[in-house]
This record gives sequence, C-alpha cells and structure tokens, in this order.
Amino acid sequence: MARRGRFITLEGGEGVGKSTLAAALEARLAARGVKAVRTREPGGTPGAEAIRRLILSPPTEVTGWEPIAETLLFYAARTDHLDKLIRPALAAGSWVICDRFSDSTRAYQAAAGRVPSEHIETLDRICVGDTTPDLTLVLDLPLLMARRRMTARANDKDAIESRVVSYHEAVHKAFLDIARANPQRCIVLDASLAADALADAAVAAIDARIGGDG
Ligand code: T5A
Repeated sequence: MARRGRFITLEGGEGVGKSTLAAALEARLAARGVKAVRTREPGGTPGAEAIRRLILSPPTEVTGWEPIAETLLFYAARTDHLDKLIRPALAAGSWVICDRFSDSTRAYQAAAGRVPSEHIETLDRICVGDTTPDLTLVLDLPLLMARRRMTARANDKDAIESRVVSYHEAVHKAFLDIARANPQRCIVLDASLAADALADAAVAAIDARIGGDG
C-alpha cells in the first residue's frame, strides 16, 4: 500500500499570492520527484466548482447568501472535494497542495462574517474529520499591497472580494490569530517577498516541518 501523501494548505486574503505560490511549490516538489496534486477551494472537482459559481456569483446578487447558507455551501463543496479528490490522492501517496481550506471558512465566515465558531467546528468535524492539513502556510501581506496586486490584475470583483474594507481587515487579522493558535500546524510567511523568495521560504518551511520527501 502507498504511504499516505502530505496535505499542505495555503491561506491568506485575496491577492496575497497563494495561487502563484501553489504553482511554484508543485514545480519544486516535482523537481525532487515528489508528485503533488494542486487544487483549490472552493472548487477542485466538477461539483465543487459548480458550488463555487453559486457562492461567488450568487443568483440573488443584490443581497447575496445569508452567512450560514454561505457556510453550508462552502462545506458542501469541501465535502465533495475531500471525497473525490483530496482523500483519494493522499491515499495513493500523492501530496496535495490546496489553495484555501477550512481556515478560510474560520476567517471569512466566522471571524469576519460572525457565524458562530462552534457551528463551523461542528461542520468541520463532520465533513473534514481527521483529513486535517499536515502544514498550513499563511501568507501575510498588508491589505493595501494585496489590493494593489489585484488592481494590477484587473479582474471583476466577486461577491466576497467586493465586501467592505473592514471585513477584509478582520479576515487578515483572523488568519494571523489562527496561525498563532495553531503553531504546530501553521507557519506565517512574509508574502511581500518576491515570488521566488517566497517559494524558497515555503520550501524551507516544508523541509523543517515535514521533510522534503514526506
Ligand atoms: N472563501 C473561500 C471564503 O469566504 N470561505 C472559504 O471557506 C473559502 C475556501 C475565493 C473567495 O472565497 C472566499 C475567499 C475568496 O474571497 P478566489 O478567486 O479563489 O476566491 O480568491 P483567492 O483565493 O484570494 O485568489 P486570488 O487569485 O485573488 O489571490 P491569490 O491566489 O492569493 O493571488 P495570486 O497568486 O493570484 O496573485 C495575485 C497577483 O499578484 C501577483 C500575481 O502575478 C497576480 O497578479 N503576485 C505577486 N506579485 C509580487 N510578488 C509576489 N510574491 C506575488 N505573488 C503573486
């Protein structure tokens, strides 16, 4: 039987460089002969990508989803993602690099969105169970810098990105609080580094916590 792969999640606000880092990590692990599946949340499977569209472009565009409904949609997507992609990949010995996971729900829906944390932890126990990340890299970047990067990219803002600045400030603080509360799982990286230097720091964090070949 293949040895279980390692599960690495990348967390942080919008525009901090998670997707860019995920691609760099996949390439660096591949260069070491480590097979990694790169995926994202919400999304990663056809079902979860369909739910992503419902969340980020709600049919009720003016009011959007109520916080608890939004939370349930994220966990519906996560359950499908875990069942059809993450758990099978880990069981086959692949590493999984996931752009956002449960800490995003803790930061966006609980800390900033005011859904009670107990509700989210209950859902997490039901849906995620013991498939928790081996390592979470939290990318820390001041909101203004992240906004500049996103403006340079000039995509349309989705339902969550377009929330008020104070919401995103609460999200930023929440990620740092989560990292502080879970030092055995989380490492905070300075996301103002250039992309290559950030990838170097991420690889060093992986080597320190879980070793280069798992
Ligand atoms: N959400 C998600 C919840 O509310 N609850 C949840 O449980 C989950 C899972 C997802 C939305 O859903 C919310 C959070 C989000 O609002 P998304 O489109 O997937 O939406 O949003 P993000 O994950 O934030 O994706 P982004 O693409 O906006 O941000 P990234 O991935 O952090 O940034 P990236 O890599 O695309 O880079 C942004 C720009 O910066 C440049 C890139 O070239 C790009 O132009 N860049 C750098 N520039 C300088 N230095 C670097 N180190 C750079 N790295 C990247």
